[in-house]
Amino acid sequence: MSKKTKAASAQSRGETLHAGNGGEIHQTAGGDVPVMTTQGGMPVSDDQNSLKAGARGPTLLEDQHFREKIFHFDHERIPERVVHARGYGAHGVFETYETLADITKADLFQRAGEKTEMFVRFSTVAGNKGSGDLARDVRGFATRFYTKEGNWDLVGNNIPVFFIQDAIKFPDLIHAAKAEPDRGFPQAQTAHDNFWDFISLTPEAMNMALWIMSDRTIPRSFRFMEGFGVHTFRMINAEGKSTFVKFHWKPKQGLQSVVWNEALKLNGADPDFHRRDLWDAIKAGDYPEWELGLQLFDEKFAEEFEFDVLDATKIIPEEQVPIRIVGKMTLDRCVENFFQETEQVAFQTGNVVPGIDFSNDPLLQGRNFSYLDTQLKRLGGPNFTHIPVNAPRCPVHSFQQDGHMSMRNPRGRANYEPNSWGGEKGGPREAPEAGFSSYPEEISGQKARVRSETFADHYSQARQFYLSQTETEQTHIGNAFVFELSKVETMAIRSNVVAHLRNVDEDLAKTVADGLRLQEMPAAAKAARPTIMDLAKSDKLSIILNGPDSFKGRKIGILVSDGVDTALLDGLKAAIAAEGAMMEIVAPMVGGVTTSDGGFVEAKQKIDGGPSMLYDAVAVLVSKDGATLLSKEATAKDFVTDAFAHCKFIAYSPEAMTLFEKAGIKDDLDEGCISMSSAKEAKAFIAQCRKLRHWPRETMVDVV
Ligand code: HDD
Repeated sequence: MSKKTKAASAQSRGETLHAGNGGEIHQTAGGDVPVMTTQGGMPVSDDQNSLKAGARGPTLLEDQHFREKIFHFDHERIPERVVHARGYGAHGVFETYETLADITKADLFQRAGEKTEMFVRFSTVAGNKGSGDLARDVRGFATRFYTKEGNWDLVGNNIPVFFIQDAIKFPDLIHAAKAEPDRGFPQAQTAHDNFWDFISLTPEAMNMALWIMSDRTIPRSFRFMEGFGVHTFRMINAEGKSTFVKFHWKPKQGLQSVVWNEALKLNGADPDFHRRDLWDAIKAGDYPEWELGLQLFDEKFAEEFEFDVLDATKIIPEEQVPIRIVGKMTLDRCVENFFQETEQVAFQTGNVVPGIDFSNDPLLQGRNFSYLDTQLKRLGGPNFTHIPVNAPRCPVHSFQQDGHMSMRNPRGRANYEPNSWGGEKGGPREAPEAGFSSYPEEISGQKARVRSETFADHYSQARQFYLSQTETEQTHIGNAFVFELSKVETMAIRSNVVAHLRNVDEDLAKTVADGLRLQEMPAAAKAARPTIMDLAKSDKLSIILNGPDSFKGRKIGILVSDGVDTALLDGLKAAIAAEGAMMEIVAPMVGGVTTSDGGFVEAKQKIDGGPSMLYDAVAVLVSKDGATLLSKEATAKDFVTDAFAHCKFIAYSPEAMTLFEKAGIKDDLDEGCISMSSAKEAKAFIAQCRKLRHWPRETMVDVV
């Protein structure tokens, strides 16, 4: 068939032709290079010069290519998300481990081994699209399953509780957290008056306040954090039986966070640290994996539990309702175009599938309105579900039509129902049995603006969370409160926060009050319910207790100089590879260094572009002359002092001592600093690194 006839026949079938997008290309610009065209498909002859009346004359209005190019550029931006503006997405696949037919009729959970395509977007909450990845902030953990029965969006966070109990407070929370409206700063941080003012006047936020002051808000990588659906949902089986469920994502890579001083510096060293990490890992074939876990419980448990399961400021400890692992998500494909996929993906909590249903959690109920509404603003019309990343992978039939950018209008004559056209001509019809139906829960009560009495305990779980942390993590929480409140200018707000902390844990309140040098300890805040003092600790709430058992997927920065010992370097490289870890060579110049045996090693980073914050552990393999040279270089001294201050494991050639001495850490070296005089010691170093950080050092380096 000639190209012309093919085009005509495609058009007669009502299909759209995308010349230059994999469809018909009428010409090439040489070899396989497609010719540049206007949006209308007209080949462009000159993209360097606008059309002018004379070489020095005015530009002509008839230059369609010029006008279209500028017009399109002028309209490139869409509104950024009002929250979670900064994010990063990837494609993946979910594999069901076992049938859950007894619990849910959701198709994706019926068959062991079933694979479901997925898209995931991780994000920070408060910062603008261009803010740094290492903001102290909750991370969004939004997941989409493209199931055979439509898209199921589980739009969660990396923290299992939330700030507020009722969606009506969401605009206040977000206004308070984001930049203050008069001055337009601070960007991407909660360390300011408005945020802590709101929190101190919102006792229900206290559990979340403890979580956000923990290291959960400074994850080392998206790959090393948990995800949570937060709310209680329902699962409904084929018999119509309902089971309550809370969703958890458990990273196979184990949990890991950075330390605060490191986060502050990372934001400068590499504001894209998290997105780059995900991109690099997937491109390297080291696909991150999370297992999906369910906490399943019935009405009886819900009634007997100390807290209301509809209250999103509460968890159900895993010790009370163990997690059943039911499948695994693997992220194995980066996006091909950031805007088209990551920016235009439009998650909606309202996207559920038959067999999964909402609970009456007032936060979830409000979200179901907000997500649909916000996409209209962001994507400009009601047809955002036609964008490939949003389009279900199953057939879609409805009588919804037209609107901006419609790509999928109903075919044929019938665009309404009931109609009497019959059969295929009549278009789609409902499926009363197979279609989604809401769980027929009995509801009664007075119409009123109320908060249930069962939501009134605001401190007990905050205390439980705090006491479940290791001592190191408790110190980090105390330090984080002191840091944030030190940025709050209004004394009364500082003091009001401490007043709440007294209801959580007196020691924590004292630590924070002392850290702020409060002149007077405030009275404890008035509590609607007294704190339950003896809730059982839960090890699962700690990051350090849930770390990995290997150094796989982590990265070592190796600082080298000319004359680096080849055997040492090769030994270390081999040990890193055997562990499945990654490495980068950092050198005085990015071209590389000569090695002791006359060879040459290329570097990935020049020393000032590769500070030690970028790595989970470091090695300093320098020659005698190299150490002398680097001990005069501020960035090399920073490399070792920062690694030391951030409690990282450090391997070093004996010659590095000159650099350590000049950097001021020579006399403080501890068991976390491992001298490597032969390649054999590399394995022992990597084995140490599995602990991720040498925490005992922290009491030496963080004393104020
Ligand atoms: Fe939300 C985005 C998570 C409460 C209103 N939210 C958004 C995203 C995540 C969450 C991960 C980013 C999605 C993406 O990557 O595109 N939000 C949560 C969680 C909440 C929560 C876990 C509490 C449990 N959110 C919440 C409430 C409301 C919203 C109570 C409003 C009543 N959230 C939105 C929104 C956003 C959003 C305004 C902005 C962009 C978007 O929806 O797509 O509709």
